[in-house]
Amino acid sequence: MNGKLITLEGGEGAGKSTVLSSVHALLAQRGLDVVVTREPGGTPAGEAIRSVLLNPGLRGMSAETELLLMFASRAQLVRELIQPALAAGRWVLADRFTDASFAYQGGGRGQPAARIAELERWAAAGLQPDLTLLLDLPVSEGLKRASGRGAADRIEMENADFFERVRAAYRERAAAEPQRFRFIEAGRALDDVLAQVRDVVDAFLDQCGIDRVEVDA
Ligand code: Z5A
Repeated sequence: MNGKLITLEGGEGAGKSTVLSSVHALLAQRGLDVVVTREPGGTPAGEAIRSVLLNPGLRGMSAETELLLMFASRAQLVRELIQPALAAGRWVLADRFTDASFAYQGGGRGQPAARIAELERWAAAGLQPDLTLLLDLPVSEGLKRASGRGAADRIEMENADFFERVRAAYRERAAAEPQRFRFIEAGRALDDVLAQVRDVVDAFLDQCGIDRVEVDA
């Protein structure tokens, strides 16, 4: 049986990296073989493309170049890692996927949704996640959290209006596809966020027919 693709999405400082390890542990507890990856990046070619995309010295990069580089990284990741893993029955947990392009390059940069959808069909082989957790929080709160992390990369250098458009685009996608998205209120205390994540992931695994593993007392 093929594995499943779970993606984590959200704006700046939403807590994806923090939540990812918790989701990974929940999947592993059920005995699933999990591959963790990230975008842009996740393959040697993709990581090289990531360093170009995030380089703060390349602020003159056009929106079209940015969009194509995001999909160049994704095209490689899909073919080199995700499709083979799913075909081998492994589960893939990705820190961002195509929804990020609709949010950042679509909402943030104004690239037409139809153009992104065409790239999704072609470069990403039409691959859709089985489950997407959208970590949503007010932009000001996310920027405050992210500000403690040192020098900003090229995309982090954008202003609050850009991140408001990104957030709105994510929320619009989540509202349009409620069967795939789970909305996580990420502005709360970490324990509360992780409790909601646990409930959502457990429910999804139950729905997929993955047995709960009893832990001896
Ligand atoms: N990008 C794009 O434009 N188009 C695309 O198609 C794709 C990506 C795929 C790199 O992504 C950039 O690429 C990203 C989008 C763009 N640019 N931006 N901006 P990335 O995912 O590698 O980098 P990121 O979005 O900058 O991730 P992040 O800011 O590191 O966010 P995070 O992983 O969601 O946050 P975190 O590191 O888990 O948490 C941030 C801090 O908050 C940290 O100190 C935590 O301890 C703290 N934290 C987390 N949760 C809480 C709670 N609940 N309360 C208090 N503090 C918390």
